[in-house]
Amino acid sequence: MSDDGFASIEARLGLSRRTFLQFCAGMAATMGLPKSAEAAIANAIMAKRRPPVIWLHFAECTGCTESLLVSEHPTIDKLILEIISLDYHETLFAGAGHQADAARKASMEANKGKYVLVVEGAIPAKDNGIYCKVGGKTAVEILHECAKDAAAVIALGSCASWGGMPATGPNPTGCVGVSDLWHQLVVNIPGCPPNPYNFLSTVVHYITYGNLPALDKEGRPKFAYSRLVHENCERRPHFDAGRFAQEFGDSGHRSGWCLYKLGCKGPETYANCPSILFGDAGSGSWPVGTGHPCIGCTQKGIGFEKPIHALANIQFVTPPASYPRIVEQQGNGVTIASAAVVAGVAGLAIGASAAMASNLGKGSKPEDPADGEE
Ligand code: FSX
Ligand code: SF4
Ligand code: F3S
Repeated sequence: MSDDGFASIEARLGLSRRTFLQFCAGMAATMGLPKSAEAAIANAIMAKRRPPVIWLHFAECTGCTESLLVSEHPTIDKLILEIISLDYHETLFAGAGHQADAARKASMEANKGKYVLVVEGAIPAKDNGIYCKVGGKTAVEILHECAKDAAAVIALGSCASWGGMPATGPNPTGCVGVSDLWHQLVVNIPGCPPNPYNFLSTVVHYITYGNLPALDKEGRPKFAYSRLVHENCERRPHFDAGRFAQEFGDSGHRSGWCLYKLGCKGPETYANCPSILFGDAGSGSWPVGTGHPCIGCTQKGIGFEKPIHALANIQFVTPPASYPRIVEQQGNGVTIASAAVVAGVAGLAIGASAAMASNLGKGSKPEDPADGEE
């Protein structure tokens, strides 16, 4: 790692050498990779191996793109847009119509077999796909046209992963996820919206090793979706102690008690939301942290399917039917018991990601004299 390399990182990413190395360490820890991966990640990013990306939008709200653009610090969007070469993106493109379509085709032709296809949104498949057309072609046709020569296909968000909100019953347009139509490897990064760090980590893995991270049976990267929300929830101490909000706005709800009885699906939803949070906005910046039950947006068959008020199936611990009312301070972190469960690599990853999410972009400007001097 040369000084020239670090100087170019400062110019490109606006990150000092120290912050950049912290970022690489955080990425390695987030993905559960050994310490030696830090240097490999740093070298891959410095080598500017920016994979060309074709980014499609179908039936969705564009929240997936929005969520990576509106973080508190400009770092995440800058990182993503500097680490990939965004050759086609309908929301961010200055061009439109035939001009944009021509740019997509030119990039696909020039980068045959090398580009990454990112799909945002579900695909309306009913009646030969006539309910979603771009430039005269159905979403189904565009998906096949773009996926056939892609090096990797990433379904970003719950809609693209398995239908999400647009596929909610009665689903008049027959919306489905990418893998329902494209029967080769698809990486699903669900969430409505998905956490941009999970997307960024997947891309960083790809440019570092030339392949995709290990996936679970739902096609989700294991580094992000192998723990229940319930395992790391800051309200978990109240769950363990039997303190539940009974209705929105009651004293338990206002005191930060567990939201299980308000329909929280954290006990049956796999995601790292409580560990890495959203928007780099500090503690509490995730659904349960703001007082709303988890709706299970990352879990197939739960989010957008199971009623919001229905109780979650507890996978590991069955709570007793009634509890004494005990007034206690709101919990600020995981319980000792759950912390013990996630100790080891996963525990390190949680700490590193949380620190990374809250620190990236803070005090890291190259002009800050305290930074970049190591
Ligand atoms: Fe879906 Fe993304 Fe939810 Fe919205 O595009 S996952 S509706 S946040 O925007 O696809
Ligand atoms: Fe947190 Fe929900 Fe689990 Fe309660 S039920 S501890 S609010 S994830
Ligand atoms: Fe979704 Fe639940 Fe996380 S609603 S964003 S999986 S806390």
